[in-house]
Amino acid sequence: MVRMPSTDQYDVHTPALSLTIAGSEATGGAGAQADLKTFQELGTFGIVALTCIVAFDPKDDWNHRFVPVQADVIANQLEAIQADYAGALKTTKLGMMGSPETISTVATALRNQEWDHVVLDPVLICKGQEPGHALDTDRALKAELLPLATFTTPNHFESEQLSGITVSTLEDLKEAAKRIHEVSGAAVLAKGGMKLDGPDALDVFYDGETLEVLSAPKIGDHGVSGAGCSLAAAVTAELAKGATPLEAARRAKEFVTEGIRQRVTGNTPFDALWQGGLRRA
Ligand code: PXL
Repeated sequence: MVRMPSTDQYDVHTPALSLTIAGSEATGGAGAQADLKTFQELGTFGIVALTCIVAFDPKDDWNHRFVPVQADVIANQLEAIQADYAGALKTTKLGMMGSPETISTVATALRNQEWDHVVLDPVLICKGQEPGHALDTDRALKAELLPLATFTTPNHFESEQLSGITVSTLEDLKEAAKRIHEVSGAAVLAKGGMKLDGPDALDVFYDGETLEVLSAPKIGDHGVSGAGCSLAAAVTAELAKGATPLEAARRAKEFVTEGIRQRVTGNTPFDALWQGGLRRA
């Protein structure tokens, strides 16, 4: 017989819940690993449904080796999660999907319940995928997931793809954010990051009413792995705790800026973001 502890021997803890539906990136820099660490760091209870497994190839310039998780296995994970936290889980992040079939599976599961916040990191083409396949995936993402998003975090390339305009300046990035809001209805945090000229990493927030430029001095001269994942995960965690979209965007930018400053180095040509940056900022 299993003896259960009496209720005076434990405390029931009810942190905010945050789910990520994302891929594994084995080295721990990006993907679900970055999301979970961010969720924990920001005081939420992190939950993961895995969509794919990415292993960089050290013998081939660290290119992505990509394996999808079978659609029924993705559906099973989401069934377990949604049944376990029915009524309590209201916030999710969507990371790398990788195939049109995965996108349909995830969209179907999302429609099974009401969400307060669906944060879409619109991960478009991923190295290691054939272009034809990647284009289908992009189309499916725009058709099936973007309409479900309440918040989206496109990077420079994704902002161009989703808005249909070329982004060379801050004014272009503002226009792209507005267009993406118009087609999706979502709050948009369009990331200029390292891509726009000048000393600062500039991102644009737009939710249909407020347009705000978030700015921090650029750190180093190339991007850090996991910055995009961690930013969207930090937005998700802050929304789960009750922040407004604008507050969530501001706090996420701060979280990522400190994480980039305190980056983790390995043998890949890109460093990884440290999610503990704000602990000793
Ligand atoms: O940073 C985009 C990204 C998201 N998800 C997974 C990844 C990557 C980039 O490597 O591997 C699983």
